[in-house]
Amino acid sequence: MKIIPNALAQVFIATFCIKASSGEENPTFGMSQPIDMSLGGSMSFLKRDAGGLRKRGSKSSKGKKCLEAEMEPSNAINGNFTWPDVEGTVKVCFDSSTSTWGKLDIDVKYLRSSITGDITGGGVHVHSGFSCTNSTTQGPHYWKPNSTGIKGDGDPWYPESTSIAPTGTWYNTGAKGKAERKFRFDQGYGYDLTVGHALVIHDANTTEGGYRRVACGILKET
Ligand SMILES: [Cu+2]
Repeated sequence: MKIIPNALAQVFIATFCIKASSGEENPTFGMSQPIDMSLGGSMSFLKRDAGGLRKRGSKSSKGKKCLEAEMEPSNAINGNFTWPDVEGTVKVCFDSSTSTWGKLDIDVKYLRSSITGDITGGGVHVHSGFSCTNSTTQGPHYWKPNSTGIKGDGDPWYPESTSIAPTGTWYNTGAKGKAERKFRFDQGYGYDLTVGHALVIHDANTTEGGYRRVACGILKET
């Protein structure tokens, strides 16, 4: 008896995915995102909605799956790193092995803005690439297209509060350029599809036409 509702749900999800993924582009980088049309992808989408209804902190830590990136200065300009002393870690813990909801925890110091001294609203994101070598290998934001992002696209990597990033995804710095912040997000891809991806920290300097990428690390299993 369970076959009928499951089949209906799959048809609905498949239809939704096709609709949502057609013609959508990453507005920040102008690059198409990878689209997972497999059944596995659809099922994880179902679970992501269930996760979205969960109250923050209401889940036990038992099923969590965590990744951690050791952060290093990155994206040197003319051979010079913007903040050469950057050090620290960024942890990304998914609610379970199959959930696409996770919590990002940035604990990094010696991040400084050349304009104001402190950084307000810097970006810290999972990116689509697997190497920190340069912007090309880091790739753009990593997220799965759907209809709920700030731009109607499914990208949770913006400072604005949305259903897939309830408090926005950003950090500020204080003394010694130290950034400490935790926030929840749903990027549409869970633990298994996030292992090995580049985690990029941007500062808030837009004088070069975009938020500079000042640190990078690879998300590894803990
Ligand atoms: Cu980024």
